[in-house]
Amino acid sequence: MRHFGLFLLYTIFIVFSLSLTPSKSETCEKGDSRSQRYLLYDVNPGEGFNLRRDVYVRIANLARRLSEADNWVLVLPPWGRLYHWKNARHGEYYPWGSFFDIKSLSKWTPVIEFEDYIKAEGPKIQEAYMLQHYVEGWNGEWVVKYDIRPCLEQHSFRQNSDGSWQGTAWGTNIRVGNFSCLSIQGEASTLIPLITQKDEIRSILVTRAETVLHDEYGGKRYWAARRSMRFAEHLRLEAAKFRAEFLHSDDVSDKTEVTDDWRDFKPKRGTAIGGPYLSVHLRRRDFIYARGNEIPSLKKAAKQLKALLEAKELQDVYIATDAPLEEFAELKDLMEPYKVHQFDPSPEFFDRWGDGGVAIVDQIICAHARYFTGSYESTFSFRIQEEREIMGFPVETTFNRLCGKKAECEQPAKWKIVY
Ligand SMILES: Nc1nc2c(ncn2[C@@H]2O[C@H](COP(=O)(O)OP(=O)(O)O)[C@@H](O)[C@H]2O)c(=O)[nH]1
Ligand SMILES: [Mg+2]
Repeated sequence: MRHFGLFLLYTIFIVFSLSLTPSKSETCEKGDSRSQRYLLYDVNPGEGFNLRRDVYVRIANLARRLSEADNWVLVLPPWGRLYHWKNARHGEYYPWGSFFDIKSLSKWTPVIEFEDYIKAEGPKIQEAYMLQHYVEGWNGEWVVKYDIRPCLEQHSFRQNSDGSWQGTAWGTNIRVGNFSCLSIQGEASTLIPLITQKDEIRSILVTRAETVLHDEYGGKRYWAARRSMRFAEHLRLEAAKFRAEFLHSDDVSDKTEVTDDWRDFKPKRGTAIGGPYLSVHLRRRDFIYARGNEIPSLKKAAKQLKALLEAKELQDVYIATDAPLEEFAELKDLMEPYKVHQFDPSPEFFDRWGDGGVAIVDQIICAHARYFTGSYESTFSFRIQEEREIMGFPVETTFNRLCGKKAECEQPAKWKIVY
C-alpha cells in the first residue's frame, strides 16, 4: 500500500511536469529561447578601438531593426589584440563587460557576450559573410546593392570535404555551415533581406562590418545607440577617483550627474559645466607621419594649451596622449608653470583592464573638463566629443582641436545630439 502511494505520487508528478513541457510547435514560436536568432559581427583586424565603437553603432542599429521583427540578439565581438594595445597577451580577449555596461547596451538592442553564445549554441555558426567592396568600384554611380562575389582578400575559413567550413573567431575554432564573400554598397540595414531571407538560419556572422555605412549618421537612432554605450562601472569609478583626488572635480559641482537609465537622460544644453581644468587629447605616434601638417609639434601644442589655460583662467591641464614617455616629459617641461596631469594606472588596474581600460579612463576624464581640445581626425577625440554632447556641455567647449603647422585651422564639425 505504501508503495502504491509512492507510485501514485510519482505518476502525478510525471503527468504534471509533462503538461508544463511545451509541445514542439510551441517551442519554435517567437519569444521562446529555442527560436533565438543570433547576429555576430567582426571588424577588420587593422581597425582601432574607437572606429570599432563606431561600427558597433552601425550594427546595433541593424540588430535593433532585426529585433523589432523577430527574436534577434546581437553577439558582442570580444576585444582582441588591437594594433595600439601593446600589453594584450597573445590570445587574450576582453569581453565587452570589461569596458562597457552591458545592461545599458541592452536597453537599445538585446546583446550577449560571445562566450555566452558559445555556451548556448556551441562553436558553430550557420552562415558567414565576409563583406567587401565591389572590385570595379562604384562605376560613377552610387546604388545600394549586394552580390556574392569571389573573395578579394584572404580570410581564415577553409572548406571541409562535406562542404561546410572551418575557421577561427576570437580565438575559438568554429564550424560554419556556409561561407561566402559579399560585395556590398550600402548601409547596415541593406543587409536585412540577406539576413532574414531564410527562416531556418538562426545564426549569421558578418565580418568586415565596417564596410557598411551608418543608416542615419548623427540622427536619433545614431544617438540612441551611442548613448547606450555607457562605460563599465569600474572604469567610471576609477576616473571619478582621479578627478576627485587631483582635479577638484566631481559630478555634483561639475553638473555632470546622469540618471541610471540613459533613456531618461536628456539634459538641457549648457547644464554641464565640467571640472576646473582644461583637457586635451594629443594624438602622436602614427598620426605624426600620417597627418603631419595637422598635428602640432610638442612646442606648438604647449603654446596653444597655454593660451587656452590663460583664456579660460585655469591652472590645470589633463593630458590624454599616446605619446612615448620622453615626449610626455618634454611636454610637461614646456607647460611650466601650469600643472600637468595624467592618469597613471596601478599595476593591478593595468593588469586587469589593459590599454583599453586606460584609454577609457583618459576619455572619461577628458569628457568631464571645463574645456576640451582634441586632435585632427582622431576617432579617439570624436568619442570624447560625443560623451560631452551626451552630458550637455556648451558646444564651444567641445568641438575644438589643436592646429598643426598653421596657427589657424579648420575646427571639427559640430555633430550635435538629437533625441
Ligand atoms: N590611453 C590612451 N591611449 C591612446 C590615446 N590616444 C591614442 N591611444 C591609443 O591608440 C589608439 C588609437 O586608435 P583609435 O582608437 O583607432 O583612434 P584614432 O587612431 O586616434 O582615430 C587607442 O585605441 C589607444 O589604444 C590617449 O590619449 N590615451
Ligand atoms: Mg585608428
